[in-house]
Amino acid sequence: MNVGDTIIKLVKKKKLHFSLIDPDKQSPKVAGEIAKTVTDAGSSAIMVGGSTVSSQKQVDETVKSIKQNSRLPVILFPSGAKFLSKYADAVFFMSLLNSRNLDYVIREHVKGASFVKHSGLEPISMGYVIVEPGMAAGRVGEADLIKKDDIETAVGYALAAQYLGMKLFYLEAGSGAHIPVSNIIIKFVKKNTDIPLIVGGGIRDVKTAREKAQAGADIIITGTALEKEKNPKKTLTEIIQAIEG
Ligand code: 1GP
Repeated sequence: MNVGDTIIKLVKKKKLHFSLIDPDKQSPKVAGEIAKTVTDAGSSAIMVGGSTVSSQKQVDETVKSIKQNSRLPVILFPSGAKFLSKYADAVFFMSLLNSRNLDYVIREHVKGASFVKHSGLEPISMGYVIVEPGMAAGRVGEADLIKKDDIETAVGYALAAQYLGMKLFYLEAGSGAHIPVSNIIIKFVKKNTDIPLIVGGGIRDVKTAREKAQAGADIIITGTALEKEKNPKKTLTEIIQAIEG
């Protein structure tokens, strides 16, 4: 079964955790070591991407090193068509729905679509929306950030993504956000939509991860959670256990 269908099937049974590795933040070798850690901790997939990635080579080398160190599916989380890698298993073919710049809504997709077809990468359609504070993703993606208590707008975007046929919906507060997406927004988006809900940005501890899962997130993403930890594997294992409930 392909990666997208497996995710959709699995979230019907349990909450999942995905790890994000940004190729810009460490060498490919260190990315491979992180991949080993997150695999041992119980993560279900590894996403590769970031707002400041500057070359395809950087992405290729990072993906190759991750694949050598982990059996988990590697899903690209690209900021543009130039950052696709044929070495990954799948790509979140995601539209940044609240961007003011059409490049992030559809134009980069047009540029990258043939590469996806010929590389054999599996595209997984996803609606992507950035909520305050948004951080680098919000700035680079030129997003009209959703206010942290604007339930109506968040639900509107999520329903629009579902009605457009997107398979997943991602609510992002931005990597390193001091405030993650609010529980109330998560709760109402989940209540009003039928596609799996992904939540990420600023989730760094067990309590927050548990809260977001209980509010209705089907998949929790963490990226920087590990960076400052003395025992990253232990912390991540606890976060994943809290998400799974
Ligand atoms: C990826 O924003 C998430 O989209 C990751 O956020 O780095 O804060 O965990 P953190």
